[in-house]
Amino acid sequence: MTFAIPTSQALYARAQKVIPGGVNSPVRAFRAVGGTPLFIRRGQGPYVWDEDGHQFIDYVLSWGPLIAGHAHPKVVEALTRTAQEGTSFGAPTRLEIELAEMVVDMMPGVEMVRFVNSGTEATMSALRLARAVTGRPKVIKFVGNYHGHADAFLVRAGSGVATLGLPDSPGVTPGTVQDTLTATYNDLDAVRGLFEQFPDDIAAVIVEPVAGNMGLVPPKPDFLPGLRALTREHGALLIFDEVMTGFRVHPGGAQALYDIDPDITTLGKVIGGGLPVGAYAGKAEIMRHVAPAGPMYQAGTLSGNPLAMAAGKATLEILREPGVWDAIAARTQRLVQGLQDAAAAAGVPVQATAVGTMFGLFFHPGPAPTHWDEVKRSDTQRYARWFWAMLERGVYFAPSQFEVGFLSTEHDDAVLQRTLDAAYEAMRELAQNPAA
Ligand code: KE4
Repeated sequence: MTFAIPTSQALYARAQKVIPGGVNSPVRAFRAVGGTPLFIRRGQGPYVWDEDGHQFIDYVLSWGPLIAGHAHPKVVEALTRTAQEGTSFGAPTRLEIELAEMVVDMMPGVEMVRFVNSGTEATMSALRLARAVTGRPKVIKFVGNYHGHADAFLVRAGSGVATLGLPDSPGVTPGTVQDTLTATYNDLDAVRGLFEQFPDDIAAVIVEPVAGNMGLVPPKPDFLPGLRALTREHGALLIFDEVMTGFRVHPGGAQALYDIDPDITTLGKVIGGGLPVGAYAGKAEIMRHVAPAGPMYQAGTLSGNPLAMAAGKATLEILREPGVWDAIAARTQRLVQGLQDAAAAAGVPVQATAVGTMFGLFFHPGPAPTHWDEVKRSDTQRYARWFWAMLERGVYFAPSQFEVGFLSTEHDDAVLQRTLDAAYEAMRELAQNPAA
């Protein structure tokens, strides 16, 4: 490592005394890439600075939320103005209606929205809702998909679970996962088989419509339409977990991009603009089962709080300006093409893929993986060396092969050029030291 991070090292040692693993979310600990995690001091636009003063172009963007970049003036202004009038009331406010109306307007499959405080809370509640509506116990999820850390979903999950190699987490009892069925992503026959095996027991299929927690794995053309048809045929609900893909793969999410009409949609990340927000949403007739309109209970002290609503609104307002989202998507495509070219020039086999404003980079011989068993043939050690080679050149990618990258409105042409210049050097370094 050519740059020293003594302050991050000291903070990491101090953090580990009072916070498990020194972090408040496992992927931040850099276990998959080794070394000391960076402690970030501040962010501005496409950049973050660590506690040792190094500047990085940030492609993590808080794992997706910051599609307008760090500390966007309009977001900061909305937060400041809102905070001056109080931060939380535990009572309904105008802001919640306004953000819900924006989500309904932008997401074609959504008629009503319930705000919660994280993606985990959103998917956990969506599953309870599906079970309440259908009266059925089981749920199908896909190997390598991550839907947050609720017990029912910590079964062959992606993201941190895949990164840490935790096949299933301790503390998750057999009872809580007996109703969780898993299938291979992009494999409709596997789903069909589960419906035939449990014909009247399956409440829902939950899917990442573009998988972003095992690296980036897009759906095969027949996969999502097939899931829609199978769930309809068997009286189950289709839950699109768009916590990551919402507003990222298309301004209207994957449901707009692929023209699929899910029964329930879960959201997070972008709709909070960097503040803690999740949401579950969907058809009015389904959402009216949620208390107090209906009997399905779910609640939250800070759900829909004014600060999070204000940041989410400001972020979506920026995204809805004409041409803004398209410009980010165009640059994401150019970045991926550039990364693929840099790897080819160095003779390093990679599969770089973009969907909208998010992208993946597998150190993998190809063809591009379509499910977890193919993904796990990626060279995670080489990914770790790539991560540090780019970090030393001022570019901060996700600290795990099983994550994806994100762009913002602030990642302009100059930022892209700096990234690609570093990528050409880093790929050459990898090629020259294959096993270093
Ligand atoms: P949160 O509870 O972390 O807000 O959301 C859980 C979640 C649900 N569904 C999808 C599709 C998700 O991607 C996530 C969270 N994504 C990870 C990144 N791979 C969050 C990062 C982390 O765990 O620190």
